[in-house]
Amino acid sequence: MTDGVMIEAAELRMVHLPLLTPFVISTGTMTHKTFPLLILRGEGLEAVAEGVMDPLPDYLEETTAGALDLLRGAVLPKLVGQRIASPSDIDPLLAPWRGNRMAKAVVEMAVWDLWAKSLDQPLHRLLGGVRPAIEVGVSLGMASLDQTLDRISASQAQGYRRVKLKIARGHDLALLAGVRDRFPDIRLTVDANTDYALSDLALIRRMDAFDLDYIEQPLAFDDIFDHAKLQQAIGTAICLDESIRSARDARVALELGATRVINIKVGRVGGFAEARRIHDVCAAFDAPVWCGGMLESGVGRAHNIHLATMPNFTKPGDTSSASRYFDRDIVNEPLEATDGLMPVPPGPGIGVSLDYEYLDRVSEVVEVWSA
Ligand code: OSB
Ligand code: MG
Repeated sequence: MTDGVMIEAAELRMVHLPLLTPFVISTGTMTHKTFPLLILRGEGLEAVAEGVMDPLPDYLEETTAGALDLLRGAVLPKLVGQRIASPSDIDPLLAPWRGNRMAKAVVEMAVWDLWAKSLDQPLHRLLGGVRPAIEVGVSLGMASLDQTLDRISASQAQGYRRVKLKIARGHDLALLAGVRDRFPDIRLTVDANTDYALSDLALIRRMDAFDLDYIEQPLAFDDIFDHAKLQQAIGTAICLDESIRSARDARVALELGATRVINIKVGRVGGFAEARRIHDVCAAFDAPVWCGGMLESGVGRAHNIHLATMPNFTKPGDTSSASRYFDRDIVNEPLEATDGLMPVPPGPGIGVSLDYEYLDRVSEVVEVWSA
């Protein structure tokens, strides 16, 4: 095994999965999950990863079209035929290209899955994971107060460990007051997906009254400095999501006091290597992390679960049951939480396999490369 695993073929697909319920956040409404899926094959093994970029750049700058361009034009033709002794072997292939961390993550994550399978090891073991199941909560899209209360009741009945409410200007204080009135004791957080500005300070400060575990990404996606000013002026912890793409971003944000918690999404930051570096920087600053999500299919969900087994993932993450989002998933193994605990799928690599019968109905093959 020391000589690694040969990547004999790569298959790139675009997948289009309907969501059971439209997901509303401050930047827009999602009714479908559209994403690139990369399948790597070699030595009888099959590895897979999905991209978290959207068709249009409404969360961060990357798009599915841009990812396809980079992967087809520069990365995948060179990846196929390579032998992987360790996931960092692909660094020279990705390093020349600026940004595009979501596109790079697709390749990096599939390579980790292939490498783990070649060693016949579950991914969490190679990442240094410490738990057999991860604590999870729900992320609730924006809806009326009544609908939100119903969704919270359902999540409490299912044992989810915290509730994250999407908020935006004009959909914040009254909602929070209504929720706290009915659920005074639940672990509650909010996510503004960048909707506020420093000029909203007085309003944001009023959120201190609701005993929130943290306020996620209140200000601009590309700003850390103003988050530091905001954090100084409010009692509630800030948690950065969009603003953290790298371990350097994490170090700067923590040194500046711009954040006390970080949401790590392996698909946002360029893959497992960077996700682990961010995890370690946060641990050095005594800042807890948790694993975010992007409404992934079972493929990305499985990657996220393995990541969240690492020691400093001490707050409940967003990887709730796949059945909350999809009528049917593209993997064979159900990824379902019980009592707010999502078990790590057993088996080598990420521990899930593609359901090709359904995948063929909801995807098209973009291109295939063979050595
Ligand atoms: O900011 O965490 C976010 C979904 C789409 C885009 C951005 C975000 C989210 C979520 C969903 O909060 C989390 C999940 O996958 O359940
Ligand atoms: Mg977020």
